Amino acid sequence: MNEQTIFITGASAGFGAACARSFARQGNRLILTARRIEPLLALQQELAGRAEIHIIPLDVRDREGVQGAVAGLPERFREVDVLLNNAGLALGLEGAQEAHLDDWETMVDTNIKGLMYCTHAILPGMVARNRGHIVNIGSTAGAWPYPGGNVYGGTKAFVTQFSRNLRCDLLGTRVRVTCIQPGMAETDFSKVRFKGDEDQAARVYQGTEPLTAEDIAETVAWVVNRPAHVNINTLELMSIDQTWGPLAVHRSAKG
Ligand code: NDP
Ligand code: 8X3
Repeated sequence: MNEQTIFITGASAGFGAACARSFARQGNRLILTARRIEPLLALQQELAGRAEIHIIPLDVRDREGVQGAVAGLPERFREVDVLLNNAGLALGLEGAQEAHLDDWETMVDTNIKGLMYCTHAILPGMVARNRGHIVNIGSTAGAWPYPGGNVYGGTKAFVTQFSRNLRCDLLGTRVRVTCIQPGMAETDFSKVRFKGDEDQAARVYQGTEPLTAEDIAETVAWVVNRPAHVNINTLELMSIDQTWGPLAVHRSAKG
């Protein structure tokens, strides 16, 4: 796979940055977006000479901002072949009865609406060119519930079902759609979830060998590099140290 134009949201850290490095190694043309410009500039400098890179400071929650960024792409970056909808976050792990409504709204605005805005801005061009690939980063949290997963898991369930529904709408085109559903992976994810509490974040991974951002980048590269007639619909992966739990049962003290 050479010289595809790849648009990555959330490229300033974690999975997005690892995907940028992996796609750059393969000689692609990259559009790297995130809210923080400094890490994007550092990545651009790091990858200079390997790939042509265009960076855009972009908050995916900003509907007009997303539309403007896509409409304003320079000529050489205009025909996006791969959209990696990766930007996202979890905020908090409280039970629903204690959670903060602002956190819920931020997750919905980012993980659902941001992904919608980017897809809506880029998909018509893919259909017009009759080629393209939308890769959405879902999560095991979208399929398997856990205490405190409430709205975060709900947003990722949206990502899974939206991806499937896109496949239905795109039947008859050569535009592919994939939803990748990782389990626990060590990135800045937990630091963000616990609002900067590094000890609490570290405890999530303590004593385990979690997935890494590079594991996800290899997986993304694999789905994108399948022959053009092969569509990987959903792909769930976990660390060997993670699996499902049994259904929970509450027993009263009375017996
Ligand atoms: P990181 O916190 O390391 O990276 C998240 C990225 O998303 C950053 O680049 C951040 O950039 C960007 N981002 C967050 N909010 C916005 C916004 N409003 N607009 C634009 N960019 C934004 O986490 P991960 O790499 O782990 O997470 C990437 C994706 O993977 C997320 O969708 C997450 O839900 C999902 N995921 C993570 C798992 C994990 O265990 N780590 C497992 C399964 C899925 P910036 O702050 O500069 O805007
Ligand atoms: C991130 C994985 O299990 O922390 O989506 O929700 S988990």
